[in-house]
Amino acid sequence: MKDRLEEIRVEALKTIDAAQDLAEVEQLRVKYLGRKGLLTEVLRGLAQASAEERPALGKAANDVKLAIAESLDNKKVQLSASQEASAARTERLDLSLPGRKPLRGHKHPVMRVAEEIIDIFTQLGFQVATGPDVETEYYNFDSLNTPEDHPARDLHDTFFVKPGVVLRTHTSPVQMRVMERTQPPVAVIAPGRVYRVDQDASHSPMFYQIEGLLVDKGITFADLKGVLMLFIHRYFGPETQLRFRPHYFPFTEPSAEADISCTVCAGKGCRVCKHSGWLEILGCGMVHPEVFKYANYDYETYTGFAFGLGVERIAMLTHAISSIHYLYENDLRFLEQF
Ligand code: 2NM
Repeated sequence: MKDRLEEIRVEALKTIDAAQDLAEVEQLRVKYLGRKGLLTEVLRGLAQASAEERPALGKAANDVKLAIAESLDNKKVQLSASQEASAARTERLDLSLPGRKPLRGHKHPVMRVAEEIIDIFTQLGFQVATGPDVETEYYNFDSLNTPEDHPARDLHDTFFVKPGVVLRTHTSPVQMRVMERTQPPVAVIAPGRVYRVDQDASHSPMFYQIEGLLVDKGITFADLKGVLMLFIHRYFGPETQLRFRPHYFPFTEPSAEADISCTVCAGKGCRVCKHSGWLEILGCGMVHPEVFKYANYDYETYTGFAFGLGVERIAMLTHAISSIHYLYENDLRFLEQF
């Protein structure tokens, strides 16, 4: 049995030394030390040895086992080191390859234009006010002098949430809520999303509006013209012309729409202004006394002006965008141009 053990030791150390890779080393471990391995087989024979021989044989077997195990470990370390070295030689890391640029997010063009407009008005002393997108019909219509039978309340133009509750069709309800809790003087702008059942190249069912309201003693249409002129000159440049056309809104009297001279052709006439030289830019007027009644304002003492504009329309003019839908398709090839 001693001879057999020595035979196994010599053969094992020789084959382990000759092993070419880690898989082969593992095969040899199974062959010699595994549960059905050669050494295990010999150790099983130990049971038949006499009681005197057994301790010496046991020790010899254990020595062989340790020698083989150590040899396997050494070979493993040696082979993995040389495998790494050869990988380092062949699998070269090319540090000169250009990296992949991470996508950087940025503000949506509609929000950028909105913030520029808000900045101009806050510099003039207007406060920013906000309110809920889901509004009662009272704040969206009735309190703004737009009774049940008014054409602006056409069921097909408004998104209804449930009876008496709508998606606001303008941000005027925000101004009404401000007036309810604040006596004049007030100067606020109300930016936010508004919703209308409407969709074509220049209308989206959701769009962004900024409305303004200024109420004090002795406010006139001249103040409205002055503030809007200042805004237009700051936003579009001091050469921009502003003109007013009579219009109708239920919540203002008188009401007007304002046009600016075309920013593309400077008023000479082009495709953008449909050869009129003018671009419609906002709606405005002097707040209707009926509205002041709902706000609990003394309409004998106070007057005020209000205006409203669509941010997408101004963004489209600023960046020569032909359809409002480009702004809401979320196509990064479009959005990354801004
Ligand atoms: C516009 C045009 C004209 C407006 C009126 C009010 C309020 F609350 F004071 F009655 N807020 N905004 C108004 C007036 C809005 O948008 C085209």
